[in-house]
Amino acid sequence: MASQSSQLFAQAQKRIPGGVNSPVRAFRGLGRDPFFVDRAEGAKIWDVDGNEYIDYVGSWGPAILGHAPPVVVEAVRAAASRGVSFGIPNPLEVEMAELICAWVPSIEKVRMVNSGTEATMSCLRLARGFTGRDKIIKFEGCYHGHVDSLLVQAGSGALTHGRPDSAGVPADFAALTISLPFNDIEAVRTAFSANANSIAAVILEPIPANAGLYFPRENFLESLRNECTKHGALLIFDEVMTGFRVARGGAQELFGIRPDLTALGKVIGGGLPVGAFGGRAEIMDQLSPTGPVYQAGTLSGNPLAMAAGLAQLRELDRIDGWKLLENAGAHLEELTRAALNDLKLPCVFHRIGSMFCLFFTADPVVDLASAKRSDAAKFARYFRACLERGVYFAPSQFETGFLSTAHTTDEIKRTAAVMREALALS
Ligand code: KE4
Repeated sequence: MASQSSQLFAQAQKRIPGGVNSPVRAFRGLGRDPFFVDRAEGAKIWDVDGNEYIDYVGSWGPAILGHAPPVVVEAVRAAASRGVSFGIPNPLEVEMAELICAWVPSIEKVRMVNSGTEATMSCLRLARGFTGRDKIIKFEGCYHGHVDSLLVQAGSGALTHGRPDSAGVPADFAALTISLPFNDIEAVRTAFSANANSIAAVILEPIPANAGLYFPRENFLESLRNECTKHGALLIFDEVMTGFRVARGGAQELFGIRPDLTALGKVIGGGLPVGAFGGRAEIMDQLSPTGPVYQAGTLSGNPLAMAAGLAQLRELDRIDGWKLLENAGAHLEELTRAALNDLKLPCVFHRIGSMFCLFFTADPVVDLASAKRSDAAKFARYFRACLERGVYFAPSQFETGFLSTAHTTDEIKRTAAVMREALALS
C-alpha cells in the first residue's frame, strides 16, 4: 500500500508542475518521493503518515524559534482578529521598520516586500536607478531568488536541478549580469576595469549558503567594499538567509562591513511571506513615491506578517537566541566531527552559528566549483538513511541546514547517533 505522502504526490503532480510549489521540495535525485507534512511543533515535524522527524530545514530559515512558537502563533491570532489585510498604512509597519533600522546600522530606511526574491529584485532596480548604470556582478553558486537577471549560474534549486541558467531569461538580460567565482577578488577587479562606469552593483550572499555552505576568504568582503566604493558601484548584501540569524545584525555585523543595500527575508516574517530591502537613506529615497524608481506590493507590510515577524524577532532578542543557536550549533558540530573522525570519513563539515553543511568531498570547499566535487550519490544515500531514522536534513547537497532555538540537547544527541548510522551506510 503506497504511503499517503506518495498518493498525495501522485495527485499533486497532476495539477502542480512537478507536484511542488517550489522545485527544491521535489526530492529530485534522492531516490524517493517527498513526504507531505501534517503538522510541526518545536524542532519536530510529522508527515501525513504519522512519521516524526527532527527538522533541520526549518522552512528554509524562517523557523528560527522552531515551528509554531507560541509567541508567534498568538501574535498572528490577535492580528487576524483585527483584520487580515488593509492595503493601508498600519502601525506594525512602522514598528518593523524601526526595529530593522535599529538592529542593522547600515539600514537607514527600509521597505517591506513579500519574498526574498522581491527584495533582491528591488535592490537591483534601485541600484540601477540610483547609479544610472545597467550591469551587475554576482557570484557563481549564489542564489538570490528567481529574479530574471540573477538566474545566471545561480545556486539552490537552480543548481540542484542542474540548470543554473534558467530557460525564459532573455539573452539580453543575462548579458548584463557578470557572474564570477566567489572569493576571487582579482576577477572582480578585472571585471570593473573591463566595464568602467557601467557596473551598478555587486550582489552576493556574504556567507554563501545556496551551494552548500562556505565562507568568504580573509579580506574578501572588505576588498569588495573598497572596489565598489572606488568604482561608484553599490555593494548589496543578500542577507535573506543570514539576516537576524548569524547575528542580530546579520553577517554585516559579524564581518564589520557596511553594504549600501541589504536584502532580508525568512526570519523577519516568522514564517509568513515577508521580504524587505533597505540601506542608505539617499538611495532608498529614490523609490516611488519620493523618487523615480517604481516598486510596489499589495500585501507589502501586511499586518499578519508584521505581527508574526515582530513577535519572532523580539522573542529572539529577549532570550538572546543567538547564544542559544551558537551553543546548539557547536554541540552538533562537536558530535559530527567525532563521528567523521571515528568513521575516518573524508567529508567536509562547515558551520557558522546555526547554519551547517556536510559536503561529501575530501577537498576544501571554497566556491561553487569545489562544492560541485561532492558525491551526489553518497549524499542521496545519506539523506535517505537519515530520513528513514527520523532526521530531516535539507534535500540537496547544495543547500544548508538550520538549527533553531527549539532543538534540545537530546534531539541533537539523537541526530548525531542517526548521522553515525547513516554515514556508516553511505
Ligand atoms: P524567496 O523568494 O524564496 O523568499 O527568497 C529567495 C532567496 C534570496 N536570497 C537567498 C540568499 C535565499 O537563500 C533565497 C531563498 N532560499 C531558498 C533555499 N536555499 C528557498 C527555498 C526554495 O526555493 O524553496
